Amino acid sequence: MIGRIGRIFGLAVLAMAGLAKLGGAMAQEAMVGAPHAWGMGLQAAAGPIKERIHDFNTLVFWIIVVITIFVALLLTWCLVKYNHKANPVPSQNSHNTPLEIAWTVIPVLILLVIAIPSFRLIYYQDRARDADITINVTGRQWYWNYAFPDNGNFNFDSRPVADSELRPGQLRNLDVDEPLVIPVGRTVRVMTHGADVIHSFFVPSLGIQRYSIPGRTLETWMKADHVGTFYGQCNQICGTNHWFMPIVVRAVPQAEFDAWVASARQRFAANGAEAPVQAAAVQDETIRLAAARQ
Ligand SMILES: [Cu+2]
Repeated sequence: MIGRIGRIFGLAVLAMAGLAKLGGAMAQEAMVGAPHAWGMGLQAAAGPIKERIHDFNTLVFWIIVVITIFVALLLTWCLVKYNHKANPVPSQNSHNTPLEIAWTVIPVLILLVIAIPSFRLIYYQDRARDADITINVTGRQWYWNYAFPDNGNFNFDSRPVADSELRPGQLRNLDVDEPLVIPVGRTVRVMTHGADVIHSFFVPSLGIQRYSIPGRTLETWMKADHVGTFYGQCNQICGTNHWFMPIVVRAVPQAEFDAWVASARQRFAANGAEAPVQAAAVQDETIRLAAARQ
């Protein structure tokens, strides 16, 4: 009986591992970071942050598997060995010091094993080290504004493509009129601001998520290891048209990025040097610092 259960469990694990590998390979070919039908698990990684998120997810997943199997076996053992028929006279023991120490210390150790890589990952995502470029991301009701302060300080709005205007290959509710373009292999510092309410800049395949909060500037970063198109959405409920804030990040080679910057500077010159909200955010910060000094 136990042998057969073991074999079935082994086959299930092999099948799961095979499916995971297949999913990874398929996602790699397409290099599109988007949800797909019957997708299981996390989106394929397009950069180093997401790779670490995958590693951490795998670690926690296997810890959960082992704990679940252990508890299930323990329960089964108790049911079989200590039921009324098999064990008519129950034990009167109520304490077992070594056992109590063990079931306190072992869970603490398991939590430590989870906490250490978890905190490392949080700090890894937190700040851009030696960023190559900076992008200001402003969440507005209901669209995104992207500014490139160190590439000519232009900015532009990004809005979803209406269903009636979708071109073949474009994804409904995900594609936008003006994608955010970044150079592949470069560290991109992302500064988020909120113009009105709290939004959240979230692109799963790049492992990036940061709230955009009115009156505050938050930092994070992203890096695409592959040329591709990576999709995301505002994932903080921000009002009626919350769904209206998809995100498209296109990672292109440096030369193509430079050409895009040159054309974008001309196309978006009319938008002014700086989005007004950022000026307001800076002003708020100045007022706050002045108040703190008094
Ligand atoms: Cu939003």
